[in-house]
Amino acid sequence: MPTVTLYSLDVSPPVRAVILTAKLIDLPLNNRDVNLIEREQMSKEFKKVNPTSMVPAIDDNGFTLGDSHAISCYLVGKYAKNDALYPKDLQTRARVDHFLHMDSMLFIPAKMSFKPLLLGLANSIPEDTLQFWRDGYNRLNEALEGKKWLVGDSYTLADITCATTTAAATAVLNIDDYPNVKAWFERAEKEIPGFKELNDTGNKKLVEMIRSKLA
Ligand SMILES: N[C@@H](CCC(=O)N[C@@H](CS)C(=O)NCC(=O)O)C(=O)O
Repeated sequence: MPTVTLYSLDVSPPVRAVILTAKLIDLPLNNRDVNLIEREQMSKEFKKVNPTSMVPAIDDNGFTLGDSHAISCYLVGKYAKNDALYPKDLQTRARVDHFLHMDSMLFIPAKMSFKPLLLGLANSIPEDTLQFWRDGYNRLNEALEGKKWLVGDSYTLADITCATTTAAATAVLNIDDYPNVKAWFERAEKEIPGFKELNDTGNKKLVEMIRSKLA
């Protein structure tokens, strides 16, 4: 099997979603860290891999791709032995896609808050950003009412991506305010193989960094 190169950074939630996806489908990844603080993502060399200058990105034997959701769907489609993580049934897949897009929305306030803090451009998070964040988690909380997983009876890419983003949100939000999200996140930690170990290391670093920057 050819090795896929992942342009990576362990504190990044979308990077961790891709690493976990690869782990769940037994796909080895060749890791290449990108130093975001040094703005390495803006280099000419990296832009050839991902013209939108963000991690994660992959190079699969010359095929390059950015965005954690696009990457995870591609890796499952190409390398997984079955379609459990990204079902081929059109309607089930559409529901997974719905939550992959929801995940991008949940990540917006994280990015709007974390980037200026980490670059030393702010020492607080504006109230409207916090409210955008709370709105997102209220919606996720409602979507999880009476459900074990976001789509169907077993975890999918929808859970993997939304759960890694949720881990990052705990740097700022109190997850107890969203009881369905809390129960689902704890379930993900218990039932998705490798999720807790893999997610904890990078997420603890991220949460510490963020909290240390808040005045
Ligand atoms: N929607 C994208 C978000 C990727 C993203 O924002 N990555 C951040 C790190 S967590 C990044 O590369 N930031 C660099 C920048 O914005 O310049 C995905 O899911 O891959």
